[in-house]
Amino acid sequence: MTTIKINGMRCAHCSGSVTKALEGIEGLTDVKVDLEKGEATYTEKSPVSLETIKKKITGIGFEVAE
Ligand SMILES: [Cu+2]
Repeated sequence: MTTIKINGMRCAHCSGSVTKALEGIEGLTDVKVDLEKGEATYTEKSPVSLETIKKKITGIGFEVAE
């Protein structure tokens, strides 16, 4: 399981968007987004680069923190 920090989530709608975006990435499973912590966790059932995840998150208006 991998945990990433996501900046810019303000409400349940934001965390819902992030959840959907991550679930839409081929290879990711068990996606959970914690709005209060500003974190997302997921499991890779096949390898997914962090770059792919960053692009997807950036594309919907949020940011993966380094
Ligand atoms: Cu929001």
